[in-house]
This record gives sequence, C-alpha cells and structure tokens, in this order.
Amino acid sequence: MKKFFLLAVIAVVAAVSCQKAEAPQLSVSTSSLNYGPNGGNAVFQVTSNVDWTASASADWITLSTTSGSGNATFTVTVPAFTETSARSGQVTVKAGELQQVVAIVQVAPVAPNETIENNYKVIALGGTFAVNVPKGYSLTAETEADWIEAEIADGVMTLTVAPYVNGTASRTATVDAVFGENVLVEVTVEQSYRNVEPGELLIEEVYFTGSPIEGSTSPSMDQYIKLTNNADHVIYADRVMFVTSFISGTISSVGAYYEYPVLEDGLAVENMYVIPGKGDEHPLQPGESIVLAFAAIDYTNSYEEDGETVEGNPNAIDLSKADFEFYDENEYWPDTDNPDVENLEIWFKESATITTLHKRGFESYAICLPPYNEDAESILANRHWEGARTFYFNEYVIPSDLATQDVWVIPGEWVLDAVNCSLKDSWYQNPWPAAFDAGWTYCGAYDGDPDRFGKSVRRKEVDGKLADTNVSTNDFTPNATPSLK
Ligand SMILES: [Ca+2]
Ligand SMILES: [Ca+2]
Ligand SMILES: [Ca+2]
Repeated sequence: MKKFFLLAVIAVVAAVSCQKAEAPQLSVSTSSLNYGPNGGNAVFQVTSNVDWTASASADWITLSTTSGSGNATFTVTVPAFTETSARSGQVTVKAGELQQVVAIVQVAPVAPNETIENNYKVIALGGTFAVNVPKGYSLTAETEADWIEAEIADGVMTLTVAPYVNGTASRTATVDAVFGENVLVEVTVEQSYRNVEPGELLIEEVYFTGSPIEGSTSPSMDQYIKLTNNADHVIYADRVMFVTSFISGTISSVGAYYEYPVLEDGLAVENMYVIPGKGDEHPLQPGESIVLAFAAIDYTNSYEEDGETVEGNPNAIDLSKADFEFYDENEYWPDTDNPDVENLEIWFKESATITTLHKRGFESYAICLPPYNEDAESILANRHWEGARTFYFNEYVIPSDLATQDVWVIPGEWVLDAVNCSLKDSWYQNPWPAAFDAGWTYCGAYDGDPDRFGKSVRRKEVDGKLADTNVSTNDFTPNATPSLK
C-alpha cells in the first residue's frame, strides 16, 4: 500500500511538470524557395509553439517579418536578377536552440540568341548619344576605341564620342553591350574627320551684281552669299571656306580667253575666306541659312565710308544683320568693319585692297571644308597650281607659266558645293570640274548688261529641299530676285 502511494505521487508530479514545460517545437514547410530572373514573392509556413526570430543571409532577400510566436505564414520577396549566373542565399528561423533553414535560389536570365546591330555616323565634333539596349541583363560596354566612352544604365547605352581633331579620313569602332559571353548589342560608330559632308551645306544664293542706284551706272556694293544647311541634322559652319575661281568661264568682250590644264578633281582658286570657329561655334539647324556680306552695311540707309556720307539706296539690301563679313584692312582703300558682325578669316586674298565679287559675273564660287591639319600656311606652301596656261587673242597665242600666278588647288575631297557662273552669251568653259558642277548659271544677257543689277543666282527648291544635282543650269534660277530683298 505504501509503495503504491509513492508511485501515484510520482505520476502526479510528472504530469504537473509536463504541463508546465512542453518541449519547444519548430518546423518549416519547405527547405527551399526558387525564383525566376524577374523575382517576386514566395511563402512558407512556420509551425512552432514558442517565440522565434527569422533572418536572411543577403540584403536582396526581404522577409515579411523577422520575429513572431507560434505558427505563421512567411513571405519572402526577391527583386529581379540581371547577372549571368544564379545566386543563392538562405532564410534562417531560430527558436532557442532550434533552427530551420530555407534555401533561396534565383536563376540568371537567359541571353537572347541574336545580336542587335546598330550603326551611327558622327561628325568630327563628336558628341553624346543614346542607344537602347535590352533591360533585365547586367550589361558591360566593351570597346577597343580610346575615343569612345560607353556607359549602360536602365536599358540605355550612352556613348560619348570624343572630337576627332586632325583626322584626314573617317575612323570606325564598335562598342559591344556584353552579357557574359553574349554580345546583345553591337554598335558600329563611324566618325567623319569633318563636321559637314559634301552636299549638306549649299550655296543657296550669290548676289554678285549689286542693287541698281537710280541715275547711276554703278550699283550699290550690297553683295552677299547665302549658305544653307540642306541636311536633316544640325551641322556646323566653322572652318567652311568660301573660294572664288581663278579661271574665268567667260570670253571677254574683245574675244580674249585662256586655256588651262585640266583639273579633274580639284578647284583652282584665288580668294580663300574662312568662317572662324573650332568646330562647334556656328551650329546651323536643318534649313537654316547664314549670310556672308562683303560689307555688313544697311545699304538702304545712309552710311559713312572713308569720312564721306553715302546716300541710302531704296533698291538696296540691309546687310547689317549678316552673319559674317569680308573685312579687308589695307592701306589703299577703306573697308568698313561692322563691330557686330564677325569677320571671316582671310586665308588668301587676291586683291591688294578689298575683296568684292565680280560684278559682271566672270567668277565661279565654291565652299570647301579643309581638314583640321590644313591652314592658310599649309595651303599656300603646298598647294600652288603648277603648270602652264595659254592666252588666245585674235592671232596671238601666248603661253605663260602659272608659277607667277596666285592660284592654289583645293582637293576635290574638301569641296562641299560649287556653282559655275558665266555670262549668257559668252560662256566658253566651266571653271569648276563637272564632278562639282556640270552646268552654269548667270545674271544678265551680255557683258555689262545693266538689267543684271538687282538680280542674283538662286538655288531652286524641290519638295522643301534645295535642288542639288550638281548641274547648276538646272539647280539654279538665273536672274532671280534676291532672297534678302
Ligand atoms: Ca569688306
Ligand atoms: Ca566685322
Ligand atoms: Ca552641289
């Protein structure tokens, strides 16, 4: 009996102690959660009878809660993943000595099979432009070119192309957007050695005749040249050189003319005037024009010249707002310098006094863009036209050497645009080769025709663009009304 009582007491004590300290439990519903490259949410269950804490092994794993008690549903969120190989981490749930681990695995995105190819043309000035690249991949930009910097962020590769100084031919490089072993995007960048390509900047108009003055046989000298951006993008007029032909295309009124050696791929020039700037100072929007005035004067109003007052001419043109002017400081003849209008650089001028256009239309005109490694000094030193010409006048045939003449050959590659001018009844040759202008245009009907005054040669428009077939007979309107009138 005594023994039975003792067993009963032990049983009761044991039962009481069991109720006071039930064994702690902790379990999780899964040992791993798997995610695609886009990331997202996944859940697991915690089953427990005690307090617990939870933690993640990496900062890209977000837990819906980090502590709790008893049973719970857990949400684990991971963001999109863009690297080339899978990543893993874990979520650890602890309750005292107990611990459960859920592995977190996120796979890498799969690269597309095809490489997207892009081509970009860049002017010598360089610049920054953006290329779309696929999102969802950690891409690195790779290029061998030290003149291109590339960065990739948010689906955009930003390319910064350095200025191309002193180039004489275009340069090309590729930039790859690389994902592991895969090239997702290949960008080919071709950078020109110049900022304007042939045909982009055009001679829209040349007003060489001058405006008629009532009661006078001499016109106002309100001569100008209008250049227009005929491209669809911004170009820069910096360093563009205006030249006049050494050769005349017109037989003189007494029947004299010269015969010259054939120049197929170059221009024989005398005057060379250059728009100042390093390359980015004179942007021209598509369709925008600049005016080069021989004097940036308002010829409609009286003005001072060499201490004298010159009467205003109501037929004339206000050139005081021209973009550039020809200013020829010299000791023989006064030239006006409008301080508000930038002067052209003189690389060579034929006249000992001031440069004007040939009022009777004996000259031809062109614009060129010398490469950066050329300047007045190099042209004058290296590009003199060597050879002989022959003068014909009645029975006389007189050969002479060009060595004594101020004439230089501009390489054809530099030529942006050219227009041959002559007289309607006395044309005999085109100063500019057919590659640049296979035709010619004119003002007036004969040498000295007073009806030419107040008329210009002016390029036609076709479908909102200036005509440029390199045949000025078709591209230009002779005897046109000046556009600044
Ligand atoms: Ca001048
Ligand atoms: Ca000036
Ligand atoms: Ca042309």
